[in-house]
Amino acid sequence: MKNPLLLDLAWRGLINDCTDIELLDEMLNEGSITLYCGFDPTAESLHVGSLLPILTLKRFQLAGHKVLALVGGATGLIGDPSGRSTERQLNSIETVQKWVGSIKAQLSQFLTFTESNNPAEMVNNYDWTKDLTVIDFLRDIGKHFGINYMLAKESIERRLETGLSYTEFSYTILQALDFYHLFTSKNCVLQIGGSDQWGNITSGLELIRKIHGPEAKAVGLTMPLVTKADGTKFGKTAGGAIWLDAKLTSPYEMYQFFLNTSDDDVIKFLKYFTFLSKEEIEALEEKVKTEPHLREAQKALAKEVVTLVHGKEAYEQAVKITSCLFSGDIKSLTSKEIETGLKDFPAVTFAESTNIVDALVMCGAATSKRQAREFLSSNAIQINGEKVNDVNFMISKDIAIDGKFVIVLRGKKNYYMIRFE
Ligand code: 545
Repeated sequence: MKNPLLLDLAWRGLINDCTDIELLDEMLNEGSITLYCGFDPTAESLHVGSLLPILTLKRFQLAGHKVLALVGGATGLIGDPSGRSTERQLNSIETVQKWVGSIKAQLSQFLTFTESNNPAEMVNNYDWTKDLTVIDFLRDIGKHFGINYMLAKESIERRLETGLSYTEFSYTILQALDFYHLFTSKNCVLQIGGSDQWGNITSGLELIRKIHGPEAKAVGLTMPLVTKADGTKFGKTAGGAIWLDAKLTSPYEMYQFFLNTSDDDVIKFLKYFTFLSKEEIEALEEKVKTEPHLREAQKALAKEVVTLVHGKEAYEQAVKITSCLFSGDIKSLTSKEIETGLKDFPAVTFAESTNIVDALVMCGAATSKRQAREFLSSNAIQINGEKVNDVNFMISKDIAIDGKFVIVLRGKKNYYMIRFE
């Protein structure tokens, strides 16, 4: 292997498997190739897990190759059984169409589509499957797939016990048709995907060779699924999945998510999710060893990803919220920033003005009135960024920020939120 892009992908740990790495190396060295990766509209937004294939597409584009981003307007109506132990619930046609739009918009953020610069292209498999009749499908495509071949696929074999509909069973043929279609019409010679896509990608190669002959030159490449050293699932927090849509996961939450990466995972994630160079990442690796308490690698990771997904301003705001909450400097934050920063902190809703001693117990800052009074007299309590030690102080709508919420800080970093109805 000598192609610089392939060597970089290998160094980053992005190559899980390849159907023919020598052939791919040869093709990449000869010049620019066309490749694709598909995304099914199974939700309104992509999540951090999808970043790996998106950024890999971007690495190919930056190296001068032609990238096709496929949105599964057709396959999203069927449901990929890969990596799933149960049959999917079908989504309505309207829902899938709506999600096609939002997924397209997200994908277009990461790749360059402008004419001047080695443009990427968006394709939708609905375009070449919607007019295919069932007779043509069965005669021209289905005939090339032996049942034994299909049953041996991991994604299908694994479901034979628990159940698999004919609909999901057929999915792999639809994805195969896409690769065949893009190979034939756009000279697309490479499909990439997560390791869960191996069966579908090889189905495509099978179809291409059955129709164009065994010498047809096309390759499949898979990336590892992202795992964490502690065995918990990547991309999920107590607050739910980490989405790429700022309305579903704020840039601040995404920043915190990556900032909380463990020392055991942070170098792997820097390689996966950033465009930092080998030298830069190796320097950060050294810092994890020598001064782990500074968390420089985590800060770099969070900075790179949030900037990539949400832009520089959103990244800077996330840093500002983080540092103000850390130092108790609530007054420098806007009410919107406070709400964003304290979204996952304990919160209670009040209907009326309440004495502070009762309020501290009700919001969880103290376990008893006696303890609440102790906290107040030892100056441990701040309300909206101001020290309060008066046991007669009233928590009312009048002092609420935007008339909506009051921030309680106990000690240096225990935040509680009181909302007014
Ligand atoms: C459809 C038609 C094609 C080629 C590919 C597809 C989609 C593929 C699939 N991929 C996954 C996916 O997840 C939902 C995305 C967000 C709403 O199901 N059959 O669409 C994931 N994919 C990226 C990676 C993946 C895969 O988009 O390949 O492995 C996750 O990392 O699970 O012609």
